[in-house]
Amino acid sequence: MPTIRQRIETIYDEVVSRNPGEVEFHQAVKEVIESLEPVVRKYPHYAEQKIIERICEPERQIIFRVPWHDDKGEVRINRGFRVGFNSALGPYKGGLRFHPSVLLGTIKFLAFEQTFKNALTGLPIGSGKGGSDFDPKGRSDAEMMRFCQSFMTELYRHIGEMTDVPAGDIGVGAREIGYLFGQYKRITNRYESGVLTGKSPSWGGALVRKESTGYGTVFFTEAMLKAKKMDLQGQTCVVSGSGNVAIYAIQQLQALGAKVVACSDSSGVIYHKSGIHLETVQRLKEVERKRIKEYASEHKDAEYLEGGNIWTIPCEVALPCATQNELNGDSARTLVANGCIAVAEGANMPTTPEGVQVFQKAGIAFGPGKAANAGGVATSALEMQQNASRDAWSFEHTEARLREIMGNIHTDCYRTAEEFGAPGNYVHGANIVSFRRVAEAMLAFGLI
Ligand code: NDP
Ligand code: 2IT
Repeated sequence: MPTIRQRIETIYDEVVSRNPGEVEFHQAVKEVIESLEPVVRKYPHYAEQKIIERICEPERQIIFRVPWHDDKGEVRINRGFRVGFNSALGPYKGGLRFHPSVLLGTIKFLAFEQTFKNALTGLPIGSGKGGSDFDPKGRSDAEMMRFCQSFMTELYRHIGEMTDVPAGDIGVGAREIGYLFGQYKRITNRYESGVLTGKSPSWGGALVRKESTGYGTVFFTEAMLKAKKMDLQGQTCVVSGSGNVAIYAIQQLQALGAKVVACSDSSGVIYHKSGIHLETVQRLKEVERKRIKEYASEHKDAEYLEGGNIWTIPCEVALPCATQNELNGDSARTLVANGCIAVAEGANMPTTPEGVQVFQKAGIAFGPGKAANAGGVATSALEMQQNASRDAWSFEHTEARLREIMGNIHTDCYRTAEEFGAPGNYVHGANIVSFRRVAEAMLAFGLI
């Protein structure tokens, strides 16, 4: 008889051989199933019913051609994806990413992570993810609209408020959700508000959805610090990225009395020792859609480090909010050496496995993305709730719900880590709580 560890290793080897080349998917699977040994030991029926094997196999994967005309009238072709990973807890739910690096394996890793993240929220949402290798950089509004219309012309038949509910992610914000919703409405002859989230609040979107991922990541950081009898007041923070998640993480950090000294984009880093001026970042990124480099020409005491590594900047709190594998083992060692006390992932899987190990060995509070950035999808579920009841909640009410949800996620992860013999290990805590929630629903449904 193989040991439980050997069985888990075999499952991983099969995932690798059946999904060749999908390295990010392999990485995400490995991190989750490495946490599950004590769970399977305690609850052998999960192994008998092959729940881990089933959870690692997406329910469905859709790949489609997206043809569109650019502003010069030239024909362009991109590839569209939508992966429905697990619908045990609710309709598939997760964002759409438009970025030239997107491959099927990227979408699968994100959808797999979403399974556990969405379960952690405690709300009735399954998991999915989609997107395209389309590059939005430098595209006009008209090109964005034509691309979104073409993308939805295929996607519409696979989604629905009870089936699959996409939202934003990298390269997809309220503007793109607007074009996608418009096309869905036109094709289906239905004003089905709950089919997409991240809508503008002027036509069915939830207040706080825009802010929710960044705010939630900071609420989670605050909870981790509180467990160590510390808080954010006066802490020096570094936030990578300067997109949706980064901007609202910075806003909430500043609201809670922390000092944010750096942010970035894929070209370089802004280091502003006296504190990042958030209004400038918001205008440059949200309104003018420019590069972060421009910040330094408006703030003469700020430095721009072209191609720089943001993690070399000394800080107590580090929030990676850009993209996967942006923080490696060496960067983690630098952060530890510089006195960092907490890291929370606003992005999905931004820390490499080696980086996570470095933080955990150093005893740093480390909040994995599936817990720390769950505020975005949780608020999407609150948007679905408002759409279903044709209601619109106030900012204060929605923000209070978000705070409560993030507090509950923290408590669940913290207590479960203790219960399974890994106190302070939020990675194990998050993986175990969420795995059990999905597993129990799958078992209840028979063989699915
Ligand atoms: P945005 O498109 O708004 O911003 C992305 C930011 O990350 C930009 O500053 C971008 O820089 C940078 N970035 C993207 N790709 C790379 C790369 N390959 N290398 C370096 N920098 C990069 O996206 P979001 O803020 O929405 O998403 C950021 C992260 O948060 C992603 O991991 C996403 O999956 C995750 N997330 C998002 C949620 C949401 O609600 N939006 C919810 C939960 C997680 P540049 O402009 O130069 O490309
Ligand atoms: O990674 C994520 O959780 C998101 N991009 C948000 C998903 C959603 O459905 O709001």
